[in-house]
Amino acid sequence: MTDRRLTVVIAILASGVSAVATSFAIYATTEDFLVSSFNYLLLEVLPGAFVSSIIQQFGNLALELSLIFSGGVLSVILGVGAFVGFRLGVRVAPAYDPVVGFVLAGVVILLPAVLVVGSITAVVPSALVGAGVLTLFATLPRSSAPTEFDADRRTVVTSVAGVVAFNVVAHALGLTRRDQRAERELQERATRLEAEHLVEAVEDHGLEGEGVKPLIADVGDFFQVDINPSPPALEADTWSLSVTGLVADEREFAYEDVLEMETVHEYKAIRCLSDDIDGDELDMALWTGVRIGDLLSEVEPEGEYAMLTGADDYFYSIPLSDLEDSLLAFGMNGLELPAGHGYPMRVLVPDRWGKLHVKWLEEIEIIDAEEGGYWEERGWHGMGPVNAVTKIDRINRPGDRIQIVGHAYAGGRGVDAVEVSIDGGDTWEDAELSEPLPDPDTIRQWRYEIEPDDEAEGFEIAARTVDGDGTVEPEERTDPFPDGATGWATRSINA
Ligand SMILES: Nc1nc2c(c(=O)[nH]1)N[C@H]1C(S)=C(S)[C@@H](COP(=O)(O)O)O[C@H]1N2
Ligand SMILES: [Mo]
Repeated sequence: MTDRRLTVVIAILASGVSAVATSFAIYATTEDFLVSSFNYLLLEVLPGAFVSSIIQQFGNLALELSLIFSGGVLSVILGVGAFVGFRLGVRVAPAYDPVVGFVLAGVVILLPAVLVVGSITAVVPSALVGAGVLTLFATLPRSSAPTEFDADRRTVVTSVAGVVAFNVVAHALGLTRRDQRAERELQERATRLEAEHLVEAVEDHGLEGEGVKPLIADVGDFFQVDINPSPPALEADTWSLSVTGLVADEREFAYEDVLEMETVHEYKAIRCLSDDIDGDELDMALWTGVRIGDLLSEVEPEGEYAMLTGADDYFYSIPLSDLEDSLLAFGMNGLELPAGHGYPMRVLVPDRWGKLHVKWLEEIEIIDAEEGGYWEERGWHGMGPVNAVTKIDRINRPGDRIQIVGHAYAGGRGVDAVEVSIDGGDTWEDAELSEPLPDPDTIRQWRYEIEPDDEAEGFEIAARTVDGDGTVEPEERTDPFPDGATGWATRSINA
């Protein structure tokens, strides 16, 4: 590489890095900061699976790493832009160089920067500094032609030292002006994006089949069961969660306190105890929240059970060990938890019926004995694991074939197989299943095709689930009341 080429590369980097540093000095971590905005765009266009795996591997560090990466990429883009703009300017108006070069360099920096940040005024200082630094390197005291990046080595080194000094000062300024809130907003954004990506990722796990239930229900389609006609109207600002009773230290957690804890995402289905075999009270979502065990470790509980109470006075007691594994969720499918599903926060207990997932949670009282819950006082049972269930969603007839699609759920045991019989239960074959998700407490789609048979006049279809423990769903039909419905899904169809 000749010295001139090296000077060009140095000029490009110095220009881009200084433009970014200027933005950092002025906007610290706010939305007008070039790198934050660029990072946000980048997170959105990168493949979801890639982003998720990075965030899972590196945790909070991933955000810092992605900011550094974004800053680097952006510096190169802006620096190259400035160089191209400058050369163009010098070429079209040689008489006015380097002034026109400087102006065009600035314009070419502005274009991508405005696209990233969405505001011209926020990026003008960066464009000025970036174009200025590039022009400086182009016109350093020279021996031959002007504006040719052709200074002697010592001058270049001195200029680089100046640029480095500027960058150090700019970063120091940015760091002192950086405010914690903006950083948390960025963190929350990353969390939300990660959730969105995890939701999208599930689409790749789904089975093709007309009318099959989507693995993740849209928030608006997710079934809802409430003891009141309208949900309690709560505000995150004034909401708090008290942990009381048998604890070393009673504590009250504000919404922000919970957000500061380690965030987890979890795919989980909810099934209501009143869901019949052919009912519609089973849906799955991606939930975002914190592990309740993390929260409890701050209060040192001294009892065996916990009484959970919602703002609507709905209540359930559950064993402390179950509560520790539960999620305190504030996000659903990458969105803020909707009012109808428990805003601002709700509980999700692994492998338990929907009724235990107390919404609008306001109090956890640590107690020493089981005290039942709202529906127990009304004759219902079912404090244990969710019954397995197999649902037939649709019977399709593409061409002369018969295709049956459905979904299955077996609580925390997971669905190992769905078996289908077309002769009323005498013989069984495995249906095809959607890929398992990382969390077992989820639904799986299934699909089964009946081979055309000229003899048959009709089929007695039955479908049953084998759970992760190898237990086959029993044939016997029972009503949802009081222990939850059981029995195979069945249909009679003509050939
Ligand atoms: N506070 C409160 N939590 C509640 C309920 C309720 O009425 N109030 N209903 C429960 C029942 S019976 C079920 S099945 C689930 C349903 O959750 P979803 O409405 O988000 O689907 O919430 C449970 N949590
Ligand atoms: Mo329920």
